[in-house]
Amino acid sequence: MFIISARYLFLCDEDFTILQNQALVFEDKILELGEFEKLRKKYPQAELIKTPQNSVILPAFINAHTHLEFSANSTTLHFGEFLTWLKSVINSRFVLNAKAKEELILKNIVKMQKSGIGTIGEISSFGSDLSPCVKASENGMRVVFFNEILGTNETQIEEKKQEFLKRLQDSLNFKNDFFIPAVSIHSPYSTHPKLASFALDLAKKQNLLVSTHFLESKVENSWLREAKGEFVSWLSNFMSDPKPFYTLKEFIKLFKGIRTLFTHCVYLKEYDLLDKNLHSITHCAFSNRLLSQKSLDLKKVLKKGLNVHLGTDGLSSNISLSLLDEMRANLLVHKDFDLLKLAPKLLQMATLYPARALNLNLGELKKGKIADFSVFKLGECEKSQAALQFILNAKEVDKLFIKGKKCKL
Ligand code: MCF
Ligand code: FE
Repeated sequence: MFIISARYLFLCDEDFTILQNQALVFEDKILELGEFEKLRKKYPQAELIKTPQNSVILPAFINAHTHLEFSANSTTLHFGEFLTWLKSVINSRFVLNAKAKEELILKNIVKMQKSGIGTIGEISSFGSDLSPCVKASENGMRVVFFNEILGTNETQIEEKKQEFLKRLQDSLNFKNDFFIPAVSIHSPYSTHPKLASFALDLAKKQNLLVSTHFLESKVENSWLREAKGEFVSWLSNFMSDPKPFYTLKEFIKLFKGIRTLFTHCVYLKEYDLLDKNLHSITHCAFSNRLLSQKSLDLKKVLKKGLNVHLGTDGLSSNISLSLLDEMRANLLVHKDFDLLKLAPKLLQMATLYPARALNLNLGELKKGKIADFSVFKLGECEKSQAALQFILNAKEVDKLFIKGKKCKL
């Protein structure tokens, strides 16, 4: 049992409560929050953990959307427009994947831990991230491992199913609290309905989380809504007489009753089609700036009562996997928000809301929650400024605790 105190504790609850000069008692779960002296008396056996002056304690961040297999990208992929990017991915994905050796993936995971991330939602396209993700999960990174399925060609359905099934089963062998196998349906334009329903049936039967890329770009939007735009000629390289596999409504309907993270949704207007209890939106602002030609209307999404959280996407469409960098980008993107209101919201979108999306008992400093939290050093600042100043200044954790255990970083 341990006790730790800080200048500020960001609870990351729904009201974004900040406790000042208080303490936290924890084992693998949080036992109590309150005044240091009182807790010291109540738990005399609790070992004291020292923190720097002016430190902040907050829940470990959850980066709900990464693509670690694309970690070797820096200047290879083409940014500015989605189809141009997609073509460059298709040309370079195998080369990039081969370059993203286990060592590089592990290095990026440790970098994320140092930036305060305790959980990732990793989209696995090839399965070459399995081994490093399993290893990282043994060193305190919680990984939700989304096995991706995609394919448009009718003649390759069986082959694709078997290849997906093998990757899924390989990942299921490692299932535990820290490594959570899951399913990713790549997108409505890239995944044949037979493949989508095959993978989603498995997800339903085995109660697996699901993630999907949805309405990310202008070209995808015109394609799905009107069967128009540049996707038509491009998709004719893969199929004769291409037609969208689904209407928007039909695609969303596939995920009925399934806990799903809909990534991007930049061009979604029909928010009411999503299930508020099971569906959430993963918002990747930096990636959208590079590929999507539009930003998510965050105000509208929040007003609709949808659960929305942050993700960085991969280095395939970002320059950093740190949610601190991503939050700073969000401060610049969402200019229609009052800055001092946006900062706490972004911190909730990196903690409480992704925990809800992934159905994990963490993401909040609260009695009974799993003790996944970080300690950061922060300069002297007023409470009313604390959330914003934290986002602007924080870079690396002083300490990171996952399930009550200090991570070696
Ligand atoms: O989220 C971004 C942009 N949207 C779609 N896909 C990806 C992103 N980053 C990496 N990807 C991967 C995706 O998982 O790129 C491939 C898939 O394997 C594109 S489809 C051949
Ligand atoms: Fe992605």
